[in-house]
Amino acid sequence: MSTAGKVIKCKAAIVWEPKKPFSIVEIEVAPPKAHEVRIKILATGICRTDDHVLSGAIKVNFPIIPGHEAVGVVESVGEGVTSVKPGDKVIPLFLPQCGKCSPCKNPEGNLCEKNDLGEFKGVMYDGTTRFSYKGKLVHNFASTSTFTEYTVVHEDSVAKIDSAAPPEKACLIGCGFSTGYGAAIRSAKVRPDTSCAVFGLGGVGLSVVMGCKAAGASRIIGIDINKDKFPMAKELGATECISPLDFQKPINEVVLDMTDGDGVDYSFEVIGRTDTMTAALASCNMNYGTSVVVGAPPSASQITFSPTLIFTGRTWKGSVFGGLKSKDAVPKLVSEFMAKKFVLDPLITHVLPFDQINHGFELLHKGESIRSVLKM
Ligand code: CND
Ligand code: ZN
Ligand code: ZN
Repeated sequence: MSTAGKVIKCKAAIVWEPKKPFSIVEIEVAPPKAHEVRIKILATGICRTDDHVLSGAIKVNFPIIPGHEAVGVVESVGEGVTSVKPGDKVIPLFLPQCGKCSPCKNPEGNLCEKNDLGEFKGVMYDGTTRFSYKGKLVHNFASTSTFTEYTVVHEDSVAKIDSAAPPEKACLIGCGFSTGYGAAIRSAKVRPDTSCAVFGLGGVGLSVVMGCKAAGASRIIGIDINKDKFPMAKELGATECISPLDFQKPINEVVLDMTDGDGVDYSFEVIGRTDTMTAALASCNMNYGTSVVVGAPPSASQITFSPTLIFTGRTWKGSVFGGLKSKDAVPKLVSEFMAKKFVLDPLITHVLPFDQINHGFELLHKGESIRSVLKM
């Protein structure tokens, strides 16, 4: 029996307030309105950004259903939707691509003005959401909300992908892989025979390592305080790995020592801390070096740094979703994955049933996982 046009009751993982675990409850998901798409989620990864919601590091409106890295199937579409139809396999896009705003139209831009990443209002374009619990509104997260059996997104926030793509792997293309890989290939534009330093070797940082390697970097220095991340970083392309905890001096000075005082050509901060953002900046060459901020900064944080760091010529830039135009890039990356141009398996350390979501976050907190993927 078709569910189109009807309210769907399903399981969802809600966070009621910061620093509290998820509770899995039955919610109601309203049908998609015009230009919206209702999606049955098949698999969803756990990204550190979701944990920033739980910890309170990024400010959102509660109650909320986090999750932004998933594969699903279109259940039904609202009026006027043309790019997907029921039955299509899709990836929800935490960074939309409306195609009409200035960043969408600019060839170098990607931060579509329809995004909900700055203020995290947690509502659809009309100011409401399609989620409710006992009649009360539940917010969505980053235009997606994937820790639920069904979600509703705007058509700007969904891309059709190869129907043969395995959900529990391809979901990483919805955030972790694309964010990291794109940061190297597209935001930094890493050139062959160069040196790179990657601060933070989680799912996103390891994807930066893969991007640097694919771009032909000859030296990739992996930096993490958790040495358990080193073997996988080396397998994926890091030529050496260091822990800041093993040195007395600041880690940027260690990187300078390792590069005969030159610093690396490219550095990437993939943790989300202000101190490592400036350390990464100071680790790249003072004149021609480029440093990319990938880690999500805590809301309302500030950085103070010597302007000499950039006066000498360094480039400091940020990268959301790897600088990629989401709706265009995601189907292509899925095709490249299916053509075995890159691997995702090494990033996936755990596949868990959806109702073990709190265990998945515990694994992240303990540093025991790279990516945990929840299967619905
Ligand atoms: P994850 O937590 O898996 O990895 C972070 C790594 O950093 C871990 O291995 C830690 O051990 C390591 N680490 C922590 N503190 C330090 C430190 N002081 N020095 C060195 N290493 C340290 O996170 P993830 O890979 O899922 O995400 C990484 C960041 O990227 C995080 O801030 C997340 O919110 C952000 C992000 C950004 C975007 C984007 O579009 N820019 C998209 N998704 C996630
Ligand atoms: Zn993410
Ligand atoms: Zn746009």
